[in-house]
Amino acid sequence: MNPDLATYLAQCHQWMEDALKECLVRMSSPSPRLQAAMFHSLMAGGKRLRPVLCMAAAETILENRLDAMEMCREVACSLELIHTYSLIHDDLPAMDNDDLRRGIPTCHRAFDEGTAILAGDALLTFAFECMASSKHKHKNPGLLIEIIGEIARSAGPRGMVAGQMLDLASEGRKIEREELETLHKLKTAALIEVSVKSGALLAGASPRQMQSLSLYGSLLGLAFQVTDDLLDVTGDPLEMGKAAGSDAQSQKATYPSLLGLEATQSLASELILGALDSLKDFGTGADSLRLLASYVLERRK
Ligand code: GRG
Repeated sequence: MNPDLATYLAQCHQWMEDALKECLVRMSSPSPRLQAAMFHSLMAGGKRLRPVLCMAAAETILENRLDAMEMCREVACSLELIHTYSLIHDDLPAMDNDDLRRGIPTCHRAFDEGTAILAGDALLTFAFECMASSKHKHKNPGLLIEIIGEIARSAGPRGMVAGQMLDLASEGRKIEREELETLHKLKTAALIEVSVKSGALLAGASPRQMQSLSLYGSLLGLAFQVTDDLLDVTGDPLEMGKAAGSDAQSQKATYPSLLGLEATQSLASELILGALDSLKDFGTGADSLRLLASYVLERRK
């Protein structure tokens, strides 16, 4: 891995782990079991890509990493809370029925199905409480409401949840490339795109800057799904076993199954080149976003 990227990811990762722990400790549910289940999935590792993208987008505008991290703290944590809820629910027997996530037993395996459903619900709703609680930090509360609305739209019935529904409805049926793309734009790319947009909005990006950064987020989001499909074929054998072993996964259309391996690799590169091109009007402030684009293309997990 490029040493700049490794240093950058390590710095962000440590910062996010501390911020997430603090966030959960502040929450303290009257049900220790619920809190333990939330903690189990949230603190099980994970790349923290969505919060890091949020902070990197703010850094692009502010041209200062520490200020960007502090400004985005609650929104970045909330993006990871929402992402973790989606993984817990995606792993349930009614969906992908997976036994392992982030290298440890899935929430419903470590606890039970009911607890896992509630832990997902709790992470989702707590994300919105966490964002709302940061209103004192922002000079413009209207902007925070706009960001909360954008995140809700991207995660909900016109975003990630819709993508998951289309995914469920496509199981065992042959689908065309266009349908696969719509599904992945909603299921995976929408939350990634809004992670970039929310960091940029928090930092006061202009409409023109927003246009470029939204394009970056949507291209990167789709590239992330394409590389995820590639990793299911070429990646870690343990992960491949998991993907092939899960009931639902084996019936799903993927980019390699529709386009073949080489064309899928070219598609991932094209999307990442497009994402990099959308940053052309930014100076060195956007270097973290550039590093993250190369990371999505080269990642091994
Ligand atoms: C249940 C409403 C609902 C939505 C689920 C995100 C999702 C929608 C399902 C996950 C299925 C999946 C494996 C999609 C491929 C892309 C993806 C989102 C991978 C997991 O995200 P990473 O790689 O995971 O960022 P970590 O663990 O690193 O955070």
